[in-house]
Amino acid sequence: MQRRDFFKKAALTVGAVGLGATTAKAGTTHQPTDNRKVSKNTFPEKRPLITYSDRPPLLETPRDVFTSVLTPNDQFFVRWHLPDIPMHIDPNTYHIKINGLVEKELDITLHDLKTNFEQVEVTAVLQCGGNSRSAFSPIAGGIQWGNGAMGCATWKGVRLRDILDRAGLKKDAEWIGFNGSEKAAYYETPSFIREMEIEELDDHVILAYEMNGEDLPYLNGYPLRLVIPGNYSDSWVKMLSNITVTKKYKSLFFMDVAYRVPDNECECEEPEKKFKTTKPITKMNVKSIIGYPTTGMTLNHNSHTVIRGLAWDDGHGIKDVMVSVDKGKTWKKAILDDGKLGRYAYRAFRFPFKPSKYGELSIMTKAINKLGEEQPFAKDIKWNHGGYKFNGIDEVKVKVV
Ligand SMILES: Nc1nc2c(c(=O)[nH]1)N[C@H]1C(S)=C(S)[C@@H](COP(=O)(O)O)O[C@H]1N2
Ligand SMILES: [Mo]
Repeated sequence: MQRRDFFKKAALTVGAVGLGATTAKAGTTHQPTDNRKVSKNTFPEKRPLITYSDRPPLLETPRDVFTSVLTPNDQFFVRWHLPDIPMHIDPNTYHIKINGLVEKELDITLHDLKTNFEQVEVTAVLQCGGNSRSAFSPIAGGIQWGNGAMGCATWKGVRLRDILDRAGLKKDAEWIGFNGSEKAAYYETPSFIREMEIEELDDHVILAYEMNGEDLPYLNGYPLRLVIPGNYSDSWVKMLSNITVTKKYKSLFFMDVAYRVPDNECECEEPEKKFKTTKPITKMNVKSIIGYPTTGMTLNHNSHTVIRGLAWDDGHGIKDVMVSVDKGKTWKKAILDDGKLGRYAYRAFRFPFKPSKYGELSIMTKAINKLGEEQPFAKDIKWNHGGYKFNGIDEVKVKVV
């Protein structure tokens, strides 16, 4: 054994018998930060939101918005990586290029897109892979989101498949790269580019120009963005400038470093022992959020109230939402809405209830999908260095008076 390894092993043994003041701290998880106040400063087309930064804009949706299946555009969260977002986009001259390994390069204007292709709609949840990251302890690198780095909208646009068919893929085409229009403040910072394997493509992937019946808000990617229902939104590239088809996967910062979890079964690791291999985050796991009541509210003793919220997964569909008012000892089924917005949308739930005890009351919700997958307790979620994919059972605390 090498000397270095020996010391490592010795430290571990000491830790195991409980003497180790110097041993590494295990990664733990808990409920994410809740009820941060919205900021008074507003951004164009946005109502006051929880603000982490104004350049680039990083805005979170407050919890009480999550009683409605469609998130209003002006309350939809915002995440940009790079500070230099173009100040002005002219819809008359804007166009998107399709190049690389295609038979015919395309240059498509917004007008072309809206008139020369089949128009389709999909309602889908957009959730950042780092949503709820403030649940991780020690702190996982990145924005310390509460639960509101997400929303759901009806997206309208054109199938990516139809556009690629029009261009014609060459035989050895395997990867598609999507480029955003914004620039880094320093030239060393890479542009925001994501890549996708052509095999992963299905008919639900669209280039969307409309969100809930209106043009995309500027901060949500006007005039055109990628929509990949069921997947975390980190790949839903906004303000698209071009799509490039390649044979080889290009090694790119935003694909190789960010938005990855350990490539092991638990997708977990210890803070001081990074797992060597990683994989990209793609499909969303099952999760729920309570929109009403919110932490800090008071409810009246013995009077009727209706607990309301939303549940979603990657498109397998929600089977049940369970509610507990005794800290998770017993659970009862909530009533689900009809689900008519489709399998990628939020499912709304409600749970009529009469608080029978005075004092502090914990309300928890747990979603279960059609595969039988369910949310674990927050404390049972395993740590990862990026703070991705947190889906702990949700909890709010109110007072009964
Ligand atoms: N061009 C561009 N697209 C982007 C990003 C970005 O920084 N630039 N961030 C991605 C990430 S990490 C997320 S979570 C979503 C956020 O979408 P939203 O701002 O519309 O809520 O956009 C994705 N698309
Ligand atoms: Mo994200």
